[in-house]
Amino acid sequence: WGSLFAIQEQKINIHPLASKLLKIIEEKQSNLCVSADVTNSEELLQLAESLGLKICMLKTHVDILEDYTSAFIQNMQALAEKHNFLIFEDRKFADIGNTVKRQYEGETISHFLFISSWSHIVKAHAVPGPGVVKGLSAVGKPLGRGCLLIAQMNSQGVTVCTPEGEACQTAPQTTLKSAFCHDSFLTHGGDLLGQQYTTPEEVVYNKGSDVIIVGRGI
Ligand code: UP6
Repeated sequence: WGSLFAIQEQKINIHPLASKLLKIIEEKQSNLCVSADVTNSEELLQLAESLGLKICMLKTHVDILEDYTSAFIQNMQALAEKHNFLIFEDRKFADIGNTVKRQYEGETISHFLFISSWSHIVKAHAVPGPGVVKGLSAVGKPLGRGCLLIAQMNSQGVTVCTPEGEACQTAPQTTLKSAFCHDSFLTHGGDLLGQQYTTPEEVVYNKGSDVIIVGRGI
């Protein structure tokens, strides 16, 4: 993500969605993105309702939902509107442009998730090269959607680290300092399946991130 605030301060044009995100962060004084990795849509809506006011984004994994419906999506969109947060579906696209385009639109054999129609932001791996962004952009750009390109995953033994991952590490942002004063979200250093956690201090001050994603810790 680099630091959107730094880019904005340099008066460089940024994506309207990034601009909207910065506005939400400033208005709500929160750069917290909750990763609501639950399998039941009612539970996910309850999380969105109870945490909505305190977050800038809600990250979903609709591919693990056991009861995905279009009614659920409509309810989630209404909550995003009501509590002013962005929806961020964490479908990590990682294929050739033509395939990710179809996956993003919803045209796949096993799923009809229509992610582009409701998720403000999605993620993509940089591994396939520029085609993945071109494919997603063909669908998402006309809709004003955004894409977070993964520079480096945080899991143990990660095998791919792009040079851009290093380049993204910009200077610490004083504007965000008040948002983090301790690392009480971190109860463990990770999980038994290779997850590794980093402190808010490390993520914001040393790596220059604008947003912190927290899942099971919350
Ligand atoms: N996630 C990571 N690491 C990455 C990229 N994405 O953990 O490099 C996602 C996971 C999960 C969430 O897919 O949805 O962030 C982390 O959840 P947790 O805080 O409960 O471990």
